[in-house]
Amino acid sequence: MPTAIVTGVTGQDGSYLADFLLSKGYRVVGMVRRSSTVTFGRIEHIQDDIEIIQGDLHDQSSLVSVIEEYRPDEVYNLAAQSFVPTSWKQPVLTGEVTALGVTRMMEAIRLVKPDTRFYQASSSEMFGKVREVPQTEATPFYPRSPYGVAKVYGHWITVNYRESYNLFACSGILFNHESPRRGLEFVTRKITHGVARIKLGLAQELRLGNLESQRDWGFAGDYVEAMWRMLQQDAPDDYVVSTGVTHSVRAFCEAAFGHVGLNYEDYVIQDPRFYRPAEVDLLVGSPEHARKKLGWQPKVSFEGLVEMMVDADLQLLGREAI
Ligand code: NAP
Ligand code: F7E
Repeated sequence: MPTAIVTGVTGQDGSYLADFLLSKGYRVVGMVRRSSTVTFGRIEHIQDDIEIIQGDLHDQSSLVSVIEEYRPDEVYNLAAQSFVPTSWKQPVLTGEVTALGVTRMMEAIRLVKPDTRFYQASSSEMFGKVREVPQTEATPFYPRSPYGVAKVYGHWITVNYRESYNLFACSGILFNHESPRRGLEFVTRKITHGVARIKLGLAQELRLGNLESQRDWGFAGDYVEAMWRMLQQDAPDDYVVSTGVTHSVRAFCEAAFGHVGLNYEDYVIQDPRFYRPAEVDLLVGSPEHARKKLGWQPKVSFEGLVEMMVDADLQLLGREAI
């Protein structure tokens, strides 16, 4: 039974990846940071099937201890300060966790068990002010937020440790992926939760920022499989993971409100409070390399994703109302 350590197991992707690895017969060890309240909402259903260990990407010795104790075959580094607007409010923390945290984890692997296979959660935010359309593994980076800058560091340190120490280290450049487990502050979930609240009579309006930005949105459950496939190859490499299709925030609103028979124009208010100091206007990735080398392709369409998320929020809020 192979052992996998997942950092960020309490997050959206960590929870789907843990589900996936359990289905493959892995021993799954989830690394969580200490907090005064329990943050296990997304992994409640598998809490008895995985092992939880405390560790923090700020703390080098905690990472060394985790690798020493579990001697993993694979490490998936999903933990990060992942919300782009917060990265302008907390740029130093974002750099510490999202950038230097990668080095700390790779150092722990290099020192303790260098044959561990390593996955780094890189991001399409690295492309920022895009240099070409669609974006590929060869597209130059031009990040537009402290978060994007931190992810560029995480990407290059992964490549550097692979080339310097011959580690099996892969960087997955994942485009936006969403699900009913997405955090409420991200725009897709904010919209689907808002739609459900309005439909159930719990709210009258939804305040959003820039409706024109375009994203290549996929389903998180599909994307975690690509992470795993990267670590099953003969040699490490970097991969763009995306659908190849882009939609605006406005189009997401139209689809989500439309799914419950409402017109988004009657409810959505544009509020400058949610504008960003620098925006990423357009993202669309080419998943060709992942398709050819990993045999991976997304299963859930944009329309399927929107409907899945709206239906889940209707069910959640309906249940809460009982
Ligand atoms: P998420 O839901 O925000 O989860 C982030 C996870 O990181 C949480 O489990 C969080 O723990 C943990 N964490 C934060 N700071 C930590 C620290 N100092 N030490 C240890 N753990 C810490 O993010 P996600 O959407 O699942 O994304 C997973 C990864 O993929 C992130 O690295 C993100 O930047 C990257 N990514 C995401 C997307 C996307 O569209 N979702 C696209 C590209 C890349 P708590 O529960 O305690 O907060
Ligand atoms: O914003 C616009 C906003 O916060 C998407 C993270 O997982 O994906 C995510 O980063 C777009 C932006 O995601 C609101 O201006 C409009 O253009 O959902 P988001 P993100 O910034 O793309 C990447 C790949 C990651 O790696 C990150 O970790 O939507 N937008 N109105 C809004 N965004 C938010 N959050 N809230 C609004 O009200």
